[in-house]
Amino acid sequence: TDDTSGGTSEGAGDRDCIFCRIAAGDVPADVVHSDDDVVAFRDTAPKADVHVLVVPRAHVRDVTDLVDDPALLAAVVRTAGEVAQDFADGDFRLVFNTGPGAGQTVFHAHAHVLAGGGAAATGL
Ligand code: DGP
Repeated sequence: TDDTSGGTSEGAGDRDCIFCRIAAGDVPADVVHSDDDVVAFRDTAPKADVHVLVVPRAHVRDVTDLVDDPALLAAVVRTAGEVAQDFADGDFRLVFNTGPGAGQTVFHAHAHVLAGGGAAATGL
């Protein structure tokens, strides 16, 4: 292929990965937090009043890879809490769909932050 991105897993490097492209600013998103390590933006199909995805800038497939970088995992979780404080009452659910059988559709690790109205009514 023409993939010269030097990407990590399974060729899903920057240009082929929608969340890498959002993190790079190449694809528009409703970004609510951005720093050197993580980006947070609103889900396009919200399941609660506040439904934000927190993603590491680094391309890793899912949360089971993210645990290899505990500081980065902590940054994702810390940001989730900050989003819940900033946009709801501070209470939140954190969901990592992991693998296609569990409903993962974007293979760049992401935490769903569900907060505010409807957050507790999405099942689970
Ligand atoms: P999952 O099923 O856990 O892989 O969730 C992927 C989520 O990503 C899904 O809720 C919809 C959201 N999503 C997919 N493409 C885009 C996009 O281009 N922009 C935004 N903001 N969200 C997206």
